[in-house]
Amino acid sequence: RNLRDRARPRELPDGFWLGSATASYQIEGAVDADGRTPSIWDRFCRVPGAIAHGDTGDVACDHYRRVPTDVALMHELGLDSYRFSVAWPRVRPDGGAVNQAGLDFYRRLVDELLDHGIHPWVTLYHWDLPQALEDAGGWLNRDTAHRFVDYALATYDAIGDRVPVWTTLNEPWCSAFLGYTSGEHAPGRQEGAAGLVAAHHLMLAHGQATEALRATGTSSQLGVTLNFTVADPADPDSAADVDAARRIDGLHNRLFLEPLLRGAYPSDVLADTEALTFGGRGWQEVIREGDLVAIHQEVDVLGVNYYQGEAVTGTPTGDGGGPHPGPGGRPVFSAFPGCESISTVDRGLPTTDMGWTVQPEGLTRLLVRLQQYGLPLHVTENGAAYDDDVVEGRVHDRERTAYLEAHLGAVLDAVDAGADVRGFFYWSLLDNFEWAHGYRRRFGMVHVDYATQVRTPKDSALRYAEIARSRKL
Ligand code: GBH
Repeated sequence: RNLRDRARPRELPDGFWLGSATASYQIEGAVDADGRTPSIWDRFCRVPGAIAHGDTGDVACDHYRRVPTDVALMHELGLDSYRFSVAWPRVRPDGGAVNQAGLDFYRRLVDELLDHGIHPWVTLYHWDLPQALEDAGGWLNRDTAHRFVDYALATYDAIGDRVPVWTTLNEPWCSAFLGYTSGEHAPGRQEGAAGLVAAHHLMLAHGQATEALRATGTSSQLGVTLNFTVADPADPDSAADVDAARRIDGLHNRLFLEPLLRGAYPSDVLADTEALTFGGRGWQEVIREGDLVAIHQEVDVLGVNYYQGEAVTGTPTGDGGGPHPGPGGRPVFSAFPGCESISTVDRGLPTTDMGWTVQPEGLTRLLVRLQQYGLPLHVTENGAAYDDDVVEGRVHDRERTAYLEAHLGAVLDAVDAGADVRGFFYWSLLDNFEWAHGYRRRFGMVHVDYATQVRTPKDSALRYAEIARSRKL
């Protein structure tokens, strides 16, 4: 776009969805209401040092009891779509029998959204595995994939026909590698190649559930959301850095993209991880005949979560790649098995409160690259944490507003370059429980005062509402 074009407002494509996203454990609270049983996050929050300041999701944004006012707020902000996740331990507590009261909550939420003309977008798994299933081995147990199918079908039976888009998993990379390798997320296991085993079983869960949902004859779209990194070599002339970027891209992005969308693991990732063992055997022994066919289901939409780009180096930096203190103080390990000597390099770009690099152009490149898989794309998460204060009823979050405008612009650049992007969900509607970082990291476009549960739309939300109204950026 030349300088003259840049001065002009840009139109959103026809039919482009503009919404926001949340996840069950991060906002709902009400952890023992109506038959819900503990998830791995309820348990992990009690592990000393796991979560900053010892925060838990017990109350969170109390969304469970505030659906009508929260949906009214979305409507006031002009959002046309809302991405939320369903809590497995509400629907099938302990992974077992169906709990009607849990399903009724999501039925009421969907009613409320549709009454306000807001398209619901469901995520079935945003990390809150029933603790009882973790006790049986969690995602290291192949049987968890079968339990996921039962849970998906029960949820679909209750609200299926009224929800136009169903996605299975949110960010299986996080579930697998932060949950079973680094230990930063629940269940907090730190077992090296176990993350690869978990990744395989998560993808199996996606495939089997997608096949079962498809077999209902559904007219809804089916898909999955992945989180991506855009990893560039710190020094493009260094063979070690180029190789480091390939390996990080392999484990973070292609490990999931290729089996899910093309039915094969990337051969370089298989070669890199061949010697890694789990339970005394090569991890790749968990891949059974027929699994890749089961994983590779037809999907209708790919959800893309993007927050940051990074520059990586393969030249050892001398910190030994060992564990370092996590957000709550408990040590966490590298999330990339076999890549412990790879590190990120500070390029002096601006960062958010998470320390993540602000790199909107990475989102354009990512979307254009993902177009090769031939699917409609939807940005299912993008957003930034900054510390905000309410002053006289206003929150002047200039940095978040700039982040939002730059990344929406980056999406429109990708559309101009031929990417088929159908919508954008800002992460997140509300400030919420930011996993191991607890409540001190605020991603919301709406401020939450946790003492009173008062919601205050930040300036970024007002700007977003204006974009939604005018359909112009
Ligand atoms: C999303 O995860 C989640 O879906 C959402 O629930 C969460 O609240 C939101 O983002 C904000 O965090 O791990 O040090 O290698 C994004 C998680 C962020 C994981 C970037 C990988 C790379 C840095 N991803 N992270 S590191």
